[in-house]
Amino acid sequence: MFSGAGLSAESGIPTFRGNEGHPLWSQFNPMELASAAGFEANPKRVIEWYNWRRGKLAHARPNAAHLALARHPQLVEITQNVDDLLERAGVPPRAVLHLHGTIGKDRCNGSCGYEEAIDLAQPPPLRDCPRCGARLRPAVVWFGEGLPSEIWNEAQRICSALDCLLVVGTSAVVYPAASLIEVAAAAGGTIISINTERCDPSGAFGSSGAKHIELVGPASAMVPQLLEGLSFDALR
Ligand code: BJW
Repeated sequence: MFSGAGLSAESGIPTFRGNEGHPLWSQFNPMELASAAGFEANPKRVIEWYNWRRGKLAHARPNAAHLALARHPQLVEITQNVDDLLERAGVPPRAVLHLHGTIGKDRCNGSCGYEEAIDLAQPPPLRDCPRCGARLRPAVVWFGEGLPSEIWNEAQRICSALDCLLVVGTSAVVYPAASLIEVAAAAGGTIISINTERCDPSGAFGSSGAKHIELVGPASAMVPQLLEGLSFDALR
């Protein structure tokens, strides 16, 4: 399974794009809030924005789609989401590949490697790394930054070897993550997408020769319906 923000939308976590609710990038400039340059220019604003989102996540609960996925422990959950709702639904942490990091941790913005879990309900304000004195920042992947290499390599390996990739709630416009759909299609896998909007055929879903089954509807209804009664072979 490969997911994006739409998987968590019905848990009250805002999406970035799309036509429903108030997507984040319709209200905020992504380069000011989700890039190293934006953090450099105004670190306090960036931390306050992430802490606002952390507060929402602290009070969110997994929805029926997260819970349905958790009932299939053989599935690997490759997600762009920085929330921990799959884990809270019962998916073992080792079965979740977070391509864009996690909002539940801070890490050093320098190079000392310091990381710290934070309390989502009471996230700390902008502060310095206790090890090296650089700023601490959310342990997420911003625009222009590379994805964590081990996780990225594992995700590519899995997508190149599967029969079917279930794609839930992503606009599939952010690369390299969206290229996983192309990797799976190129390897002959069937793509089943679940989204409240039709997929853009000019993007990752339009890979030539792809077998694509498009299901239009909310994840919390469609994922449980699709997975009910199915069993899967382990992928890892
Ligand atoms: C539902 C639903 C329901 C709603 N049920 N469905 C120019 C400059 C710099 C970089 C680039 C550039 N041009 C291209 C790039 C590369 C860039 C990129 O792809 N940009 C494009 C946007 C153009 N990528 C990167 O920079 C990546 N790194 C990289 O490429 O490194 C190499 C490099 C090095 C140096 C220079 C350039 C490149 C890193 C990308 C990191 C993305 N980070 C974010 C923020 C993470 C932290 C945080 O959360 O704050 O990741 S951005 C945001 O988008 C977030 C998401 O993970 C990601 C994907 O979004 P997602 O999940 O698809 O959500 P939405 O909102 O887009 O879609 C939701 C969907 O759900 C919609 O379709 C709805 O219809 C649907 N939906 N309700 C079902 N109930």
